[in-house]
Amino acid sequence: MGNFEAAQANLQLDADKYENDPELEKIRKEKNYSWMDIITICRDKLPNYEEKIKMFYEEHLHLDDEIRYILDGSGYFDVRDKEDKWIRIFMEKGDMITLPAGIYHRFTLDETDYVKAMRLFVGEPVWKAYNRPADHFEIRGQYLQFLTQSA
Ligand code: KMT
Ligand code: NI
Repeated sequence: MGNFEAAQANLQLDADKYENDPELEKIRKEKNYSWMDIITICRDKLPNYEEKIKMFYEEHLHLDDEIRYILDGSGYFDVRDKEDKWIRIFMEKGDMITLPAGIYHRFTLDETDYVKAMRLFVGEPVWKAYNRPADHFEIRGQYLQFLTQSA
């Protein structure tokens, strides 16, 4: 993971058995990820593909953690590091990532133009994205403080 301390250690699971995986169940229980759905992002399957792809790639933050488990395909999450430089994280089948609330990030597909991902959430999902600049939120301050402490 290099200098990306920001994300909780990325996890690896066996995506072939996501429908019945005790390891996944354990994580969901421990982290209270009570809600989940599965999103397929590719030109032919996702309604309003162009619009959504564009939104995913706008630099933004959320007030809650963004948790994604890649079931198939691949893509990139870009996150800002301490120096505000982009760090590109390649995510493929079996990878799970937690982007902490308040981190600036964006997502894009790669040249294969296909990803299938499980979206996990603590309680009812809130999809609202705040495009940068969104520095006035308390969670942003908390995240920056966390970064300073982990330096
Ligand atoms: C998001 O919020 O950026 C998405 O759900 C798209 C990425 S899921 C691999
Ligand atoms: Ni996001």
